[in-house]
Amino acid sequence: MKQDERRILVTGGAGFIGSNFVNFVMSQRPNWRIVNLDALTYAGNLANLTDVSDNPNYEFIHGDIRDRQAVVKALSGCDSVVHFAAESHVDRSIADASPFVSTNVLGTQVMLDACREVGTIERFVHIGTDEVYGDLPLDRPDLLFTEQTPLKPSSPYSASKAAADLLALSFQQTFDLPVMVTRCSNNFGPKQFPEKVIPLFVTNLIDSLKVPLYGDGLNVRDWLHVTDHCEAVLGVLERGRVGEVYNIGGNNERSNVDLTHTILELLGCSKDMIQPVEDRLGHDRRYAIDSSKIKAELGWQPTRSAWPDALAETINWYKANESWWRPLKEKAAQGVA
Ligand code: NAD
Ligand code: TDX
Repeated sequence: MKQDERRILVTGGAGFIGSNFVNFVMSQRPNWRIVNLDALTYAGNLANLTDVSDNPNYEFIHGDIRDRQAVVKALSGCDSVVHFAAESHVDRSIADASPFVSTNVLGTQVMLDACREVGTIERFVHIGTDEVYGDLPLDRPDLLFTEQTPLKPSSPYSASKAAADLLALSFQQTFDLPVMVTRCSNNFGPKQFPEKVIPLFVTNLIDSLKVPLYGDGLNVRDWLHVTDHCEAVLGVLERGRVGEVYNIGGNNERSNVDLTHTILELLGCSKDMIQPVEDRLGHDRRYAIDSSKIKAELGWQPTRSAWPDALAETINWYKANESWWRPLKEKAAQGVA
């Protein structure tokens, strides 16, 4: 396969990270062809792809990763797969685990089996999450997740993602399918569905609504700009070693209460806008990623995640793109009781 002739099947390319990835790759690798297979669930949005929709190297297929025939058809002529499609919101998985098991576990199995069937796939990047490692205690800032950390997922979402990672790696071991797995920390940036904490809080505050902070607000997340994530995934696709897992993080740990204060400050709002609410069930305390492997092997570095400037830029995107998020707010409110 020549680098400049690559043809990739991207799954979930109408979602937050998938659409940023499609746009990023089409700008960085203009000769590549991208087929985007997406079921357009509540989280999928073709408005995320208007910049590429007329590009002759881009094709959208409306289909479900659990539909083997549709996947086999979409794979026709492809040499690579980047598998983003998933149910992605922890709170929804607590309300109802079944779509998570169905799409994340069974859907991934269908993807893997379909790739075996077509026999043309030379690279398969499975997009995982740092949440598969469970959580770290707040009083041990020295501890980080490495690729060797045992999997200990806490939520139905992260359990389904752990199952998918293991299935993907088993297909490499058993059938020589050329699988690589990435495990990334929390992403932020444009086009994130307004059920996730940053776009939810920013869009609430634009509408003068309070922001629901779970529990004591001391839970810590490691924030990475979505384009830094996309660059890491492209690196793994092109140069990652088959059978390997790559952790991807921003080295940018923030407690939820600190994150909230920064958002309030950047939007000129007072701390009275915080509404403390009941904690999430099983709420992971802290995620923190050791990215030294991908840095050493692939020379990747986050360059767009500097805090608080990158957060301010993201907030400005939501301020400037109200027509993008306003129709989604109602859908977000319907998601979790
Ligand atoms: P998202 O919810 O914004 O998008 C998911 C996309 O997948 C949507 O376009 C949806 O329509 C599509 N999809 C869902 N079920 C499908 C199915 N059965 N068949 C075909 N398409 C389907 O998710 P996201 O935040 O962009 O996350 C993308 C991937 O990255 C997921 O695998 C997620 O686990 C992983 N991830 C996300 C983050 C984060 O911070 N958002 C961090 C690490 C890893
Ligand atoms: O209303 C809220 N209030 C609140 O305090 C919401 C929605 C969240 N939170 C807290 C919970 C978390 O500690 O903010 C933190 C971030 O929450 P989410 O945005 O829901 O993200 P998280 O649960 O950390 O998971 C995200 O990162 C890892 C993505 O949704 C996953 O898909 C990814 O794998």
